[in-house]
Amino acid sequence: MEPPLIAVLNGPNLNLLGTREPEKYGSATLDDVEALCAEAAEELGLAIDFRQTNLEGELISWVQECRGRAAGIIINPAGYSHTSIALMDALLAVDLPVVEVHITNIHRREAFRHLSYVSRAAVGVICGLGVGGYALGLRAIAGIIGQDETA
Ligand code: CA2
Repeated sequence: MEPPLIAVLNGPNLNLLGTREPEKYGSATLDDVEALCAEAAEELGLAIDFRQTNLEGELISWVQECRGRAAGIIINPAGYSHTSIALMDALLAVDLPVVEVHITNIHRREAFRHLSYVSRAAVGVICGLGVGGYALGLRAIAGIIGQDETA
């Protein structure tokens, strides 16, 4: 049987990971994050489709495409977390388990980062645990969809 597919979606500027502001976001690149997710997924018996875009509409289209194709979504919406009702609507409409991940603890940062519209559409939120939060998110989704081979 094919392993369940989890979409791992990344929003704007996350392509810069590991190249700027390492004191805030760490030194891992987005390719490193993809490798970390692939390793965690393999352990859990999941397949991943890992993507990044700087465009809000593209992110929304990718969420819509998950319907009937993916078993769950891990999303780091980056700046769109705090601005995009359209992204929240797409995540609510897709009717899949969504785990929101932030590398930094958005609640320790500027007040405008404390509200995430996306959190309304998420079963859970992981923030402040660095890029390891992606692997934790995959583990959480595996538990939710009953695919936790290590449980
Ligand atoms: O902590 C997170 O993962 C964030 O989603 C990152 C976003 C920020 O807008 C959110 O409030 C929290 C920013 C992504 C930008 O990533 C960069 C990485 C390296 C260098 C510059 C930006």
